[in-house]
Amino acid sequence: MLSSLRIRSRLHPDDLERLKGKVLGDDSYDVLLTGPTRVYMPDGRPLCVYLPGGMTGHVSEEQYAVLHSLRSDKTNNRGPASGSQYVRVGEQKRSYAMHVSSNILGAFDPGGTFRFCRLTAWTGKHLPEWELLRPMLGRVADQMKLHVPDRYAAQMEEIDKTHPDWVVPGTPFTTITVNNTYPTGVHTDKGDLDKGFSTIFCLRRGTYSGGRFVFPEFRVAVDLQDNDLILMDAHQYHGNTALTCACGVRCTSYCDACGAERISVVSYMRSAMTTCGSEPEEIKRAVAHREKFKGVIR
Ligand SMILES: O=C(O)CCC(=O)C(=O)O
Repeated sequence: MLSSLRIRSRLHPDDLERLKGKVLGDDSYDVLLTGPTRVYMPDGRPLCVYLPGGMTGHVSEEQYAVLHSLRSDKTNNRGPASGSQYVRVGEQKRSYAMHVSSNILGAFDPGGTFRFCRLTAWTGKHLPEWELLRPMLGRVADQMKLHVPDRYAAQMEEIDKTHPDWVVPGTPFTTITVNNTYPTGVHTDKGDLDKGFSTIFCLRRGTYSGGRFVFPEFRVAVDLQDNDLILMDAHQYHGNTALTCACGVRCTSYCDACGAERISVVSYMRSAMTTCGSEPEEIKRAVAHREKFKGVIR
């Protein structure tokens, strides 16, 4: 049975502005969700639906092993979500993005030097593992359909316009982000469907404290346990509190010493995927792009 909560107040925009990119503390929330809850924003729109144990029995040891294997792939392209701070160098404000374990699986739309739609590098190299992961994403989709049917329908409307080469079959998702044991700085997600909804489920191993998922604007948090699922509006600012593992140290990656691990799996739709052709068409586009810039890009 889901409880219902409507938030009455929000943080002043100036205070929210100061939090962007920051790793939060426990002073950033007043309400900690502990049971199945549906939370509404002051204007009545849904903020999140928290489903404790929502993935229990739907993530196998083989699927966990694939997600765990991603921990050593680090990236510095998460911007403020990496918890990096802006620093002033002379007149300039620069951000030094930290390397964090965050991998993108599935499909991605054109951007930067990639002028074509594609499966991400990991996905292309690990197709059997990618296929192994798909059934658990089906469970996330079923929960989304059950608990936020209007957002699910809106997302499926766009999925129906997307070439099936880029869709996780039977789901409203094109793309998955897998994070391993770092606190995201306060951020909003970019490029995912406005009218849709995002989803995060958590897998935990070993012992750690912190890593609580917070909506600082609404001062609401949840301490996602193993197999917990949250359906959420990722266009609202969110981030995590710092993590401390059983060794007693702050951890920003999987702890080899004590095995503390917090994996978060974020499933969503990239809105621009509706503009993509089929995979063979996009490969042609990639080859044409490479030909055009021969000698300029490699
Ligand atoms: O790990 C989490 O709880 C949050 C993940 C997240 O916000 C993101 O990957 O954008």
